[in-house]
Amino acid sequence: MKVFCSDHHRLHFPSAELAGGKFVRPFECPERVDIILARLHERAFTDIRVPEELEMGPIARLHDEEYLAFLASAWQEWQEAGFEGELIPTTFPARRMRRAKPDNIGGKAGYYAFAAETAITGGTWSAAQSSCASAQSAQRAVAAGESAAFALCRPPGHHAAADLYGGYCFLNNAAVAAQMFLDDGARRVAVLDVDFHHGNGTQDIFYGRQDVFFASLHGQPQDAFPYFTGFADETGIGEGIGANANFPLRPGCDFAAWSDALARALRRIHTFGAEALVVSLGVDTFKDDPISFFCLESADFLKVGQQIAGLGLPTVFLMEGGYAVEAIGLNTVNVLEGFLGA
Ligand code: Q9C
Ligand code: ZN
Repeated sequence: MKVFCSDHHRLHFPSAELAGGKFVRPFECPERVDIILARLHERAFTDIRVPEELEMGPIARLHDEEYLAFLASAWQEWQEAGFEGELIPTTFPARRMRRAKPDNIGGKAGYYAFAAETAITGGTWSAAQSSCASAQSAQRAVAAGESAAFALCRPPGHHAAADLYGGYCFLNNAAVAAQMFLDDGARRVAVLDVDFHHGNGTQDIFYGRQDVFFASLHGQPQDAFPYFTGFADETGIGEGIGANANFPLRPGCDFAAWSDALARALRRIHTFGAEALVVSLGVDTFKDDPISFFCLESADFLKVGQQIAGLGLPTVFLMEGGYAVEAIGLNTVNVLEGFLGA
């Protein structure tokens, strides 16, 4: 299986994340990629490539033009405003407030962010673009006939909507890959999101569309980030009704319950008639993940890959979350090996 990864991910590594009322070292850190790469090499995934040049077309089709301009210039504007720290939004358009975009860069960040843990630095935009380039190259490999490919994306993407960032995400890599399959002639594509967190961004991008089915297994919103999306009654709108399926799961959910939800999600994707599959692969469902509450064990991830392979679809795997850094390589590569071995 071809793997795509850009070293430019290192350009995004804020000094801190706001978590638990403190500034802590970001959970979403460069070592995540180092450890996955090391394990890929160990397990004979040796075809690891730098992505081709980024194609802005599919990104511009899904993301808002002014949002992309904001990401491109945010750091410069923040510096020109004289601030010394990293760009962290602190003020948001909450209930009954005006939803108009301010001119001030701090105001703009609050306008475009849905959460405050995700800092923007001087290298963030370049890193986000390089991450999306890996997703695009993996999609092209599969479109050209490979049965599967893996994009080792960092920063992740599934929380990013057309004009929203947060949850460590800026560009929606999975949505871009799905759109590229459609642009290549696929009539129907599915995005399966197995990250611990609800893929609110991907859901939002495709919510009114019937050509992309979105299925997400995640910690239920009553208890888990991003809290305000991911309910089971979110099934799509307009033409998209029936093309969105959420599987919110309770704290402590074990592999039997999780795997049962996966089987239901896969059944829905099969019935939908998807011709290609994009997997938002987060391994923060692992029992020792520091910010999540499911109980999957490392060996379970082999079965996750096997189960997904049962669909028999051309598949792009994209890295999303996973913060138990010591185990992230084993857990991630287990999914890929399980898929190949099925
Ligand atoms: N202190 C992804 O897995 N914060 N994003 C949760 C932890 C945000 C997760 C609270 C978690 C974002 C791609
Ligand atoms: Zn996650």
